[in-house]
Amino acid sequence: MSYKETRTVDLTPYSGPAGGQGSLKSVAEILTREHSLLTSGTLMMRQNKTHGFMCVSCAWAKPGKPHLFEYCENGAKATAWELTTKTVPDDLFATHTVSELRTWPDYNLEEVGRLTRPMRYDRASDKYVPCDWNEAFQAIGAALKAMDPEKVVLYSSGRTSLEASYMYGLFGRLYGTNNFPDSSNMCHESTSVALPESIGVPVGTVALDDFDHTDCIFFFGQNVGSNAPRMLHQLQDARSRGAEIITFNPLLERGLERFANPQSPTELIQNKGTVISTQYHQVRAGGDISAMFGICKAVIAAHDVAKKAGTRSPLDEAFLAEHTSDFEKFAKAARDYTWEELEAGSGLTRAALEDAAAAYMRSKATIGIYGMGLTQHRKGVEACQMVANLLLLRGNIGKKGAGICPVRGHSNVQGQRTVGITEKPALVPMDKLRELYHFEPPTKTGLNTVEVCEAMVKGDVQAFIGFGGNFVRAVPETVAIEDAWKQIPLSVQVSTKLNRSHLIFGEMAYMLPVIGRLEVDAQASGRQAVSVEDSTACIHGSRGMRKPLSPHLRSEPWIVAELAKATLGLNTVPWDDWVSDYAKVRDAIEATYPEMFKDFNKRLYTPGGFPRPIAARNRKWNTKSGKATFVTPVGLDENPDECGKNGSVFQLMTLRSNDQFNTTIYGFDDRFRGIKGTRMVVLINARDMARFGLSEGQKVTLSTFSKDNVSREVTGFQIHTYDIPDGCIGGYYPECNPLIPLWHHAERSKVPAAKSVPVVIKRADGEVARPAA
Ligand SMILES: Nc1nc2c(c(=O)[nH]1)N[C@H]1C(S)=C(S)[C@@H](COP(=O)(O)OP(=O)(O)OC[C@H]3O[C@@H](n4cnc5c(=O)[nH]c(N)nc54)[C@H](O)[C@@H]3O)O[C@H]1N2
Ligand SMILES: Nc1nc2c(c(=O)[nH]1)N[C@H]1C(S)=C(S)[C@@H](COP(=O)(O)OP(=O)(O)OC[C@H]3O[C@@H](n4cnc5c(=O)[nH]c(N)nc54)[C@H](O)[C@@H]3O)O[C@H]1N2
Ligand SMILES: [Mo]
Repeated sequence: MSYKETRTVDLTPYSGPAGGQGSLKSVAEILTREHSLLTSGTLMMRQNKTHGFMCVSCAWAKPGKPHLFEYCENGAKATAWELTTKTVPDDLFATHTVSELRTWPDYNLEEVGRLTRPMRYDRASDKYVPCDWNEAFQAIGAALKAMDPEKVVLYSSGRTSLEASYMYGLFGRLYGTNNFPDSSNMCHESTSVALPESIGVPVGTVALDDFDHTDCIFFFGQNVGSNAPRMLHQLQDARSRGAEIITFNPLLERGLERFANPQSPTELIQNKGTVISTQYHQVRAGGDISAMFGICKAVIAAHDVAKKAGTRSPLDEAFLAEHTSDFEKFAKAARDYTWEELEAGSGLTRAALEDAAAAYMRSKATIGIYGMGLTQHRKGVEACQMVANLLLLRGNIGKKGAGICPVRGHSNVQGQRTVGITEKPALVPMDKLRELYHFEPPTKTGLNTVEVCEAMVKGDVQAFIGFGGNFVRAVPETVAIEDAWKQIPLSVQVSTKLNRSHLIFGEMAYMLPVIGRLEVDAQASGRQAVSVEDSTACIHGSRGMRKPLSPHLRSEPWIVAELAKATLGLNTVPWDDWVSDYAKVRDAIEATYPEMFKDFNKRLYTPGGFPRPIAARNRKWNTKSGKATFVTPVGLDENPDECGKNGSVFQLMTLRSNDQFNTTIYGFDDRFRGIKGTRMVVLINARDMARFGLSEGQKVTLSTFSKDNVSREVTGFQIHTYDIPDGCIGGYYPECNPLIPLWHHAERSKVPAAKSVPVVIKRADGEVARPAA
């Protein structure tokens, strides 16, 4: 089997809205390509509905009163991708060595279809060969028994259900490690570090019905049209009630500009849609802290004027007095920064920031939404805390129609953390685990994603077990990490589809294929349900609908149980009982987290999900001071050390297209950005192109600018004119990941700073493009 390249490149700007006719066409294409049985329509009707299945794409909330079709273009693509009828052809691994498969692009690896049987790497032939499940677990268990648990890594990508995650976390602690890095270490870990200090909870406070009562939404660094499209319904509704939406994003993202509901016949015919953002500020990459300081400065200045005049202050003074601490320190910093500093830092004018402040001061209830544009920076934690500061000024936390809303990525990434997938022992109720399962849980802090990579480079990792994900492709510094990975004694990938992480390992490697969430999971007591937590902390039951593609597929809970039995031998956990009936795992989750999961099984199918308690929603602040705390960021500079004032350096943002789910590339079109047939583009504005003597379509190499003397380059890009701020360029993730130094991460959360990588552009002759004098 081989693949053929038939793409043509087209870079004509896109003129339609997000959603609309283009959306329907794009879904139809993938359904056809995946030979997906979804066209029957009935299956899609069950997506994100009570008693149906919860989408495997993003984590956006699922309403209690859903639309007839409660799914979006990208949810449909994700469903089609998982429910494809294509399976890995029997002869694929027989006829291709692993070394050959390593030369395949990501797209072509996943495109072969669903994995259908457990496979083991055979060193003699350099091939994967089928093995049976028992053989796999015996070998993996024996290897793990002989290893130091502190050198074993148990990764999760955020799709695994609450049930499987709880079991996986328990298995790891029984085995003796807290090494539970997960995808949120590359994603919203900045939130998880920031918000507990600010408001005493690690998650957002906004509930879906807050969107019915808000009159102002601030949107920072989240590309809703591609990455959480169902939220466009809430935004469109809020707009139709006259709410203002104020967006900060270096790129003009189509979903944030205009949206046509593909499920509304009139909007479809007109293909025009609602204007989403009432103000759009093209902040420079990493400029949000400055921008938010500017808005706060304007609000505080208005307060100072009001105080002098004896008129009403725009601050919620009663709230500030009763509920917050450290306001004065923050206000002083906001007063002290000059407008020149804030304009330079944000790339926006004082007038623009004052407009945003004016809208904020008009609002009675404001929501602050954000995504990777804030979290994936050196100052990612501080940027998240600035959103909290902004909201606190006017009492916008713990009030109807208001709150903070980090938009999570994977469909259960937030939930995994809730039930114990974390490297931080303090976040797990270890006492409960000790009491329920009679063992001494490990107390040493485990490794997060960046630390796993560091340990791997040092040769300190003996085994990597991945529950989902494509670790080597998602992490920074791809080249060095892949090299280091080739030394690892044991690699086990539990997954649905073949990806590059299955092909990079040292001694022993296993691929264990799973039943996806959309498939029927039958165990001894009958068909099982699993559960997930959405971005608004609501928990939903989910039942798969399609018969699994192969009789060899197994469920994630079953795989954890077998892994645990083979590794730990007899112990105090009723693994088989749990697997026979997942309701018993939910009982165990409830026993471990009695408040959060009260009556878990009874409430499993609550329409809209059941909310777990979030103290800050009720203005209870579990912070050090017992109050909501203004945390004042130190400094405005995003890349203080390595960037300097070198005039040739650009800030590279690594972006997702509308045709991918993380490392899964559905196709090579990014419709909303008008890019067709290629992902190897460098988006740069016409001013910088002229200044640097570059031209449309020119072939270039990107090279990281750093003082560590390591060469990091990716070649084969073409220059493409795009409306993006001066000094900023855009490229795609994961193609650009080799450019991100491992140490280039949010200082306090270790989230790789993928949205501000200092790079230079090299021409074909190897010369660095420099600005004309
Ligand atoms: N279809 C689809 N859905 C997805 C995913 C997917 O790959 N495909 N991935 C899922 C996952 S795991 C996640 S975490 C989320 C990711 O969803 P997002 O949070 O939307 O992440 P990105 O697409 O990486 O880009 C974020 C946005 O930030 C902007 N941006 C970049 N730098 C800055 C900056 O410095 N400041 C500001 N204000 N904006 C900036 C970019 O222009 C872009 O619009 O989506 C989830 N949903
Ligand atoms: N440069 C740059 N790097 C980034 C980012 C960025 O914006 N820029 N974003 C970061 C973010 S936010 C994230 S979350 C990470 C994502 O990192 P990961 O979560 O590690 O990667 P994914 O691409 O989501 O993983 C896809 C694979 O998961 C497997 N899979 C799919 N469904 C299932 C399932 O139901 N069960 C199991 N067991 N396996 C399944 C399939 O085999 C598929 O190939 O990447 C990060 N890396
Ligand atoms: Mo993510």
